[in-house]
Amino acid sequence: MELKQATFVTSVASDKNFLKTDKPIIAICGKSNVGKSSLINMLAGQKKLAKTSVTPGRTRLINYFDFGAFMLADLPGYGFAKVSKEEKKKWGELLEKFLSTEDITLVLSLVDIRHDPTSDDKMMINYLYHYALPFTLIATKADKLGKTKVKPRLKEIATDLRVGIADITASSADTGLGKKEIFSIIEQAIEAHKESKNFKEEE
Ligand SMILES: Nc1nc2c(ncn2[C@@H]2O[C@H](COP(=O)(O)OP(=O)(O)O)[C@@H](O)[C@H]2O)c(=O)[nH]1
Ligand SMILES: [Mg+2]
Repeated sequence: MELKQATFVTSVASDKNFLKTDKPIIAICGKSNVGKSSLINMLAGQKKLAKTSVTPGRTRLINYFDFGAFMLADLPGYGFAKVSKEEKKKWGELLEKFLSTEDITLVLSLVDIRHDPTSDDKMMINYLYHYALPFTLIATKADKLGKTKVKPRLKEIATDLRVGIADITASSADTGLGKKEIFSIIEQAIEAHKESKNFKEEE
């Protein structure tokens, strides 16, 4: 997989502006503050490509980043208590439009390794199953746990969200843990997506 220095492409607030691209789309979702922006920076090897925030939940936009071999879409974080019902509705609609209309190669679904998945996390996973989207779980902030605690926590979270242990990867934006694995998962998903497209064209 050929990567280039990742660049920010655009932010969109409405489905009318979803990016038209020939590149495979990898989406990142997860609740506010779970570490989406930090993961993007870690993958890009840049400190300030995606804005990380101390005040969570402020982004109601989809941010696109070009990694060369694929386009990464940073989806707005969910589960932020201090937003109005109206805003939550708008967020849900934007997300649903994105997941149902875009040709998504893989969703990286982020959960904090220290916490049990919330009902919002479970709803998100159900969405992904509903739209039959390929996804993998990333358990973030693994540096905050002792090394021996990581594997057992991965198992607990995987069981809770009903995925296999192969479908969850620990990551740390601080130490770079998980970077190689995540690129490898993305690469495999791009291959699988290409193959399924070819298959459909032959039918
Ligand atoms: N220790 C540690 N902190 C992290 C990690 N990832 C994110 N954070 C912190 O968590 C907070 C929220 O991160 P951010 O990337 O903005 O989350 P987002 O809202 O999902 O985009 C920031 O203070 C980050 O520094 C990680 O892997 N390890
Ligand atoms: Mg963010």
